[in-house]
Amino acid sequence: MTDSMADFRRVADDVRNWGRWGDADELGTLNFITAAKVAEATALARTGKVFPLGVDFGSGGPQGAFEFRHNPVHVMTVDGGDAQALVKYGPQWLHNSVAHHVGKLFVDNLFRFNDDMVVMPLQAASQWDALCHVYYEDKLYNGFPADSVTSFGAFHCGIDKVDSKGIASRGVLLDVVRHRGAGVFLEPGNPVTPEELDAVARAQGVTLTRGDIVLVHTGWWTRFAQTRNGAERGSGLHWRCASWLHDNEIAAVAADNMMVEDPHPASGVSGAFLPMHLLCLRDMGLMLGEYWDMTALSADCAADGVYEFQLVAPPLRVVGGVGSPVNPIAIK
Ligand code: UVW
Repeated sequence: MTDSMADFRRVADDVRNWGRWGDADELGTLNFITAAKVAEATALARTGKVFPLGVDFGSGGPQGAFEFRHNPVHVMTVDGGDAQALVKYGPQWLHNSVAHHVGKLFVDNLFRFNDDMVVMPLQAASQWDALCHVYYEDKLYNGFPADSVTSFGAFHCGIDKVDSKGIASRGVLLDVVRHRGAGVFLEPGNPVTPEELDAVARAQGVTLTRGDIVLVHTGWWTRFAQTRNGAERGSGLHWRCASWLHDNEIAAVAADNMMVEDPHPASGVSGAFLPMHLLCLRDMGLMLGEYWDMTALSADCAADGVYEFQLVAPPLRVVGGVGSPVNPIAIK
């Protein structure tokens, strides 16, 4: 059932954290991660098993369905194929300073090297959404003006602002796929409700505590690995899960899908696309992680029955960035 704007505004007023950690705060719910919490999370690394949750950063990713985003473009700027030609032509080629300088380096010398670069939207592949990623009514998290995000970057609530938090905490996997017995992934149009999150945690024997980072396994990435269809819709959290995240004092949430939440209009809010994004990022100050691959981690959790771990997921310090690539690591 589609909910109304009045429903949305009631929840927004309830979960809004503006001023909770001071008027200048740009960390939001990462404030729940205290030094004691980080130390507690470190103790969860008991066996030394490491699970990288980042997906490939390359041309085979899921982007392309939206024209404003494309997959990471990786290009070589110097490579081994250039070496012989550079020795022969480079030093004389004064009109190409790169070829000239690299060529000179290679003549009568053992030394060779390769260089490369990546061009990509910061919203491609495994990522964190910074708090300024979405907004409404001209306000970002904590009331900062939306026009403080400029063509020079975000003056407020950019991804560089969360650097002091690492980000490291206790991670908890909620495996909705396994709980539903859903096969590979959650079909669209049947979003995960707050009650279901509680039921999954109960069934897994895990208790959520303040400052946790919750990982929701929807199976979307596992499905994508089979089909390579990045446009295929899957399900995710119902927008009312924002209240669940608020009530449990969760520091951040990530999923293995495109948007964390279920984008199906039938279970959303009339007149507000991605209502959970608006509530989490703008009202609560709670970051979202997208396209985290939980395939191996979920299999291991099912095998040993341990759904908590140390999670280390530092974003890049992109100054003024609206998001960041990340290769999160779960350590058990
Ligand atoms: C939007 O689609 C705007 O955001 P995200 O990449 O966070 O899903």
